[in-house]
Amino acid sequence: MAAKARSALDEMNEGEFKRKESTFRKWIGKDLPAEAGRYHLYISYGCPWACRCLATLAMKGLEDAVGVSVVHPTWQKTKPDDYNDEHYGWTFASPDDPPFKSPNGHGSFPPIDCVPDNVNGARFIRDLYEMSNDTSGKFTVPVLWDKQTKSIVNNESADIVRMFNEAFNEHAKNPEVDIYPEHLRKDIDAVNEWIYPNINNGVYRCGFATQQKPYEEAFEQLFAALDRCEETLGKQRYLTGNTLTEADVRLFQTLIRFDVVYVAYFKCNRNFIHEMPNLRNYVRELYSIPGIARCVNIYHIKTHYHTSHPKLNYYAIVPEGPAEWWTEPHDRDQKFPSAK
Ligand SMILES: N[C@@H](CCC(=O)N[C@@H](CS)C(=O)NCC(=O)O)C(=O)O
Repeated sequence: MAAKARSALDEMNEGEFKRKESTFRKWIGKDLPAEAGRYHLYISYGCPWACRCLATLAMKGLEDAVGVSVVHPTWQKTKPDDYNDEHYGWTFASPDDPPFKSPNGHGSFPPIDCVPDNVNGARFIRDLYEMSNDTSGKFTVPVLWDKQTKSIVNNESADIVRMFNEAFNEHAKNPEVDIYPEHLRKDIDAVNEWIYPNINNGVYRCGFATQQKPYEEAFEQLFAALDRCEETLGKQRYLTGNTLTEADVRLFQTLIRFDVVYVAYFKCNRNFIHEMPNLRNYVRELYSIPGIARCVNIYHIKTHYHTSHPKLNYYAIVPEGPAEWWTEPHDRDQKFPSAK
């Protein structure tokens, strides 16, 4: 019998959330050629991991080389005809489809800005994993798909960001953009090393904890790391100095979701990001970059988290606030006039 299909809410170890390693790790530029039109990226605008890939794609100007599909923000039953299969996950929709309900039947969430799978005609992200011989999951986004071999190339956002940054320059509108430059690689890797567990994944460790102690530990580590970012960004424009890099693109995805979702939904409530002046202005600056702003969809962000996990939000009520402070002007040019 096939193993039970998993999702993030099953990845618990004594009350602590432990994220599973990604399973598909082929590399375009090494294992496969970087051909235009051959690969397709499947994302959710709700997902911070998927959005760092989309932001890199947009910043490099790869829209004509790599196609993109966008799932509905609300998880649905992925084997609707199989009573015994209890998996809920990412589902495709066309903008003219009727609204979805939450997994336990609450609310009404229209498929605004969804882009169906015009490559495989799949109904669920799970279908793509099963076509690639993974039947037990988890069935995560992002997924980078190879149309030629009809299988998943890679489902690890950290890899996909780097492939988009370096492998497709010949097809990129902005090949000069380099968010992982050779001379900063060591520094970027060092920053990612503490930001990933404590902040990017740290908010999930708070939100998905099922016991008090692991939640408190994650909470403490999260805000200690945010304080460290606040201090660093008071002294320099970006995380590794004067140049915007992958480390910033990765941190931004968590910061833009923080006041909207994580403060309340994941119980990350020591303070809002907009109460930390350097982080507030840093988010505003990154949001003013068109390739980054284009990947921020607040409807999908709010709707995904609040409507997909009935255990955490039974009635799928989506909070109204906060006001969109990140669209306001920033002070980073005046504060760091020599950085670009
Ligand atoms: N290691 C993956 C993690 C991706 C991930 O966890 N994605 C979440 C959405 S934010 C997902 O698709 N979860 C599906 C599930 O839990 O069933 C990456 O960074 O690419």
